[in-house]
Amino acid sequence: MLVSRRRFLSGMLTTGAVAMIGPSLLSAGAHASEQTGRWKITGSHWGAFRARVYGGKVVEVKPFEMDTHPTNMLNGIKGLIYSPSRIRYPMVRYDWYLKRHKSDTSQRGDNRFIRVTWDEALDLFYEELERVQTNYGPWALFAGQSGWRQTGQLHSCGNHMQRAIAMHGNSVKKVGDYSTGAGQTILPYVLGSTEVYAQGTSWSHILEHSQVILLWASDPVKNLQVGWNCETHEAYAYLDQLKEKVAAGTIRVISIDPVRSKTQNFLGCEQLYINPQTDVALMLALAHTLYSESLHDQAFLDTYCLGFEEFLPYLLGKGDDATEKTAEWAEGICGVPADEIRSLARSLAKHRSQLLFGWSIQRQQHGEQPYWMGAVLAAMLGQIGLPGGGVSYAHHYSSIGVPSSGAAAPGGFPRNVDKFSKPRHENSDFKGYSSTIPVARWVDALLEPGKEVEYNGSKVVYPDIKMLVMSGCNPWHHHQDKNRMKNAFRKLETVVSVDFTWTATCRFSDIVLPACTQFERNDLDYYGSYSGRGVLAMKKLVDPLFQSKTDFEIFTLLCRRFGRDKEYARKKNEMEWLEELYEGCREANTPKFPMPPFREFWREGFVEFAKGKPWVRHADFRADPEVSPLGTPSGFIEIFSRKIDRFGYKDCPGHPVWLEKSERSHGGPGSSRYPLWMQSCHPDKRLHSQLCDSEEFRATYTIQGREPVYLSPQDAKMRGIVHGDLVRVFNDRGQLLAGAHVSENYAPGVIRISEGAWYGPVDETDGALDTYGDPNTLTQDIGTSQLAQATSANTCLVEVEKFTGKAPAVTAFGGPTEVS
Ligand SMILES: Nc1nc2c(c(=O)[nH]1)N[C@H]1C(S)=C(S)[C@@H](COP(=O)(O)OP(=O)(O)OC[C@H]3O[C@@H](n4cnc5c(=O)[nH]c(N)nc54)[C@H](O)[C@@H]3O)O[C@H]1N2
Ligand SMILES: Nc1nc2c(c(=O)[nH]1)N[C@H]1C(S)=C(S)[C@@H](COP(=O)(O)OP(=O)(O)OC[C@H]3O[C@@H](n4cnc5c(=O)[nH]c(N)nc54)[C@H](O)[C@@H]3O)O[C@H]1N2
Ligand SMILES: [Mo]
Repeated sequence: MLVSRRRFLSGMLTTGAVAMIGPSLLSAGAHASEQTGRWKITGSHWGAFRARVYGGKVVEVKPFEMDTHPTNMLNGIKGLIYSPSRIRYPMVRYDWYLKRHKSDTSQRGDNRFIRVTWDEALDLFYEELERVQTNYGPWALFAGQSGWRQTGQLHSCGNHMQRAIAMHGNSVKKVGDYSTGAGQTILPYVLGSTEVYAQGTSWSHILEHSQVILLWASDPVKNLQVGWNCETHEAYAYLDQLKEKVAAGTIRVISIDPVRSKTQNFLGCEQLYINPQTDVALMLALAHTLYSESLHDQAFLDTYCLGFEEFLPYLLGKGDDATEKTAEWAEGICGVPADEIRSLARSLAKHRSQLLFGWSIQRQQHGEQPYWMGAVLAAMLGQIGLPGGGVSYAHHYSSIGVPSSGAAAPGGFPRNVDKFSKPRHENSDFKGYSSTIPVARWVDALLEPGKEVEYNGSKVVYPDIKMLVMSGCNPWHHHQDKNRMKNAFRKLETVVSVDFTWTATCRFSDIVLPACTQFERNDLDYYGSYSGRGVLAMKKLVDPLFQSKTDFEIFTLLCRRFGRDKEYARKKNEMEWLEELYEGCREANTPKFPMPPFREFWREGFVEFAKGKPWVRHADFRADPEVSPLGTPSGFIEIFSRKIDRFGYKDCPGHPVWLEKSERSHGGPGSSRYPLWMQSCHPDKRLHSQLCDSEEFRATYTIQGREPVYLSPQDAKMRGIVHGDLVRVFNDRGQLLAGAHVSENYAPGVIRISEGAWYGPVDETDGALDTYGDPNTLTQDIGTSQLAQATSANTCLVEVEKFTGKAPAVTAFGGPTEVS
């Protein structure tokens, strides 16, 4: 059943559900006229909201009435729009302006820029594209980095950049992403799909059937605050119920995590502390206990899996390493007492057990292994495909676990060139270089062009990149090892970035173009990424600030320089595009999900679809593996993979194994010199680097104006540090200033600095102190293995000391230094 917002409202009023939704229902919509200004609806990664606009300014933000669990990050929205770091004008780096591609690239990062007109900036951009395509070829241009562009199907900025660049010529592309690079590469071999981006068993089934839930490196209460599309936060109602069941003792939830996470604190559930990066050792010992006590499900292994026989000798110490993976063996690595390991294994086998994995354990060296071994453990328990049992890799992400409505989503602005259209430069000769590289290895490519590396069973030859174009991503936060990156950037001739705020990526660019925020354009979005609850209008709240333009306009103007602007925009303006996207969606959903015509939708602001039905992942496979095989080479769960085995990778052999890390705390390699493991988890109060420049909101969590570093009372005391102190965090790769946040949630040897903290070095020299606290100043830039070549950000050791000198000012925010 479909309801427009008005009917939804009256429906709610008559069913008396208003109390449940809260007072914002009335204040936001119905009484808007009593306020000064106008209320407008829009959406975001943080959820839908209504904004009061008065005198051409956003003065108030209120969550959408349907959002029963809005995130407090909405409090950062105003500060994002009116940030002092907003890019005001097109800017060109000083020395690049004088010498173009022959500039002194060691000056990159000194933040000296010249203001230019839009015409001049776009001419320069276009001339550089021409030069690179003509003098070099497609292998010299990389426009492949992507990221968390703001929501909205039409203005999705990465699509705009990619279409415009593709209309001009070919370029180097990327494969994979930073989120799940290792997981999405290994799991298709094991379970036949990426799993990380697949809908999971519905929370309602988990609440009804699960008796034991392992939250394995998963913090849904923190991470479900944001979604890839407009987030609905529906999963929180289930988490509320889970909390009640934990309190009542009907479900046992165990958080396996070195940190007492936000979710663990919220649920009041058990925590099983584990030494960082040692999860595979624990899993192996659980598997060993299951097998040696005959608690494993042999019938499931026989019916649904291949390769247990090849794995077994390794487990029992009859393989090359001659080490039996007993609970005692694991205790020495993971720090969990052997008796506890055995009792956990027994409990998992005895009960309906659901394993819920987060993603950060695959963002570490050999990150493929915990996911593969997690699948093997679940297979031995034999509950895959049962409601409330088996394994999931994504219940902390974008409302996975909330049933999908099944309605079609509106399409987006096309990312590719149109059929039969040819780019202006048709050259597709990559001169023996690879045209696609694993996403997290692009800095390697800058440093070692021509080098051949393994990747997922094939060879990649790094291209000789001369020019970068970036939009909707912030590589100067998202990539590892800043000082290495600084060095790599010196070889680049030209760097172009498009953003609305002056990130470190802008600082290290040559041409910077000011886009507007999503709140300065009209758009529409799918409400709910995986739940697909409806279609939401995203009304322009205010006009583009300063000289900023929509990405659509920016790239249309770029295409005009080579006579392709009409083709680019398909001769349609913003509202014409929105109508077309909406009507396409409406057609696809007729008759199953009726939608009103565009104009009515735009007036109402929202269309809701009927809720989806609860669902069990892998149930069809369990019911009949012949009729519904998995997407693996054999169709079965592959405990041993012949294909991976044939690649011959020592760092990812034919079945899951425990592999020591290049850096590991708690007695592991490197820990005598740098004893603290730094995890750079996803922030509770940001979306990566987004909102960091929102000043008032940032002030709610910073310490002495710096990013907090969370550490244990024991580690603080040992170093003479107290809560609120300024500290220096360092290793051989870099150093940063941060504010000490001492917390019982952290175990000795474990510290956290959230990713996305803005990089602000004191100057552009190598090793310069970062004044705000970007953890990627310290992380390692190595691939997970030859299989996935994904990021290993969480394999990182550091030391912390009290900072005593005169603290340098924070240089991360406030935009460029304008030179005339
Ligand atoms: N150490 C460490 N590093 C990590 C991670 C980690 O766990 N630890 N996590 C990794 C992961 S999983 C991810 S997904 C990445 C995230 O990396 P990114 O996705 O690159 O991070 P964001 O901060 O979201 O950057 C998005 C940028 O796009 C800009 N932008 C947004 N909307 C628009 C628009 O409409 N137009 C234009 N032109 N620009 C726009 C924003 O202002 C912002 O600067 O970080 C990775 N890096
Ligand atoms: N608030 C917020 N939510 C987000 C994002 C955001 O920026 N902000 N980003 C979104 C994106 S792009 C992504 S990719 C996801 C990321 O989702 P994840 O990668 O799952 O999230 P993290 O917060 O990095 O880590 C989750 C938990 O893993 C634990 N952990 C880390 N290392 C280990 C280990 O070695 N062993 C064990 N057992 N536990 C470990 C951490 O202590 C933490 O509690 O989040 C999404 N949600
Ligand atoms: Mo991510």
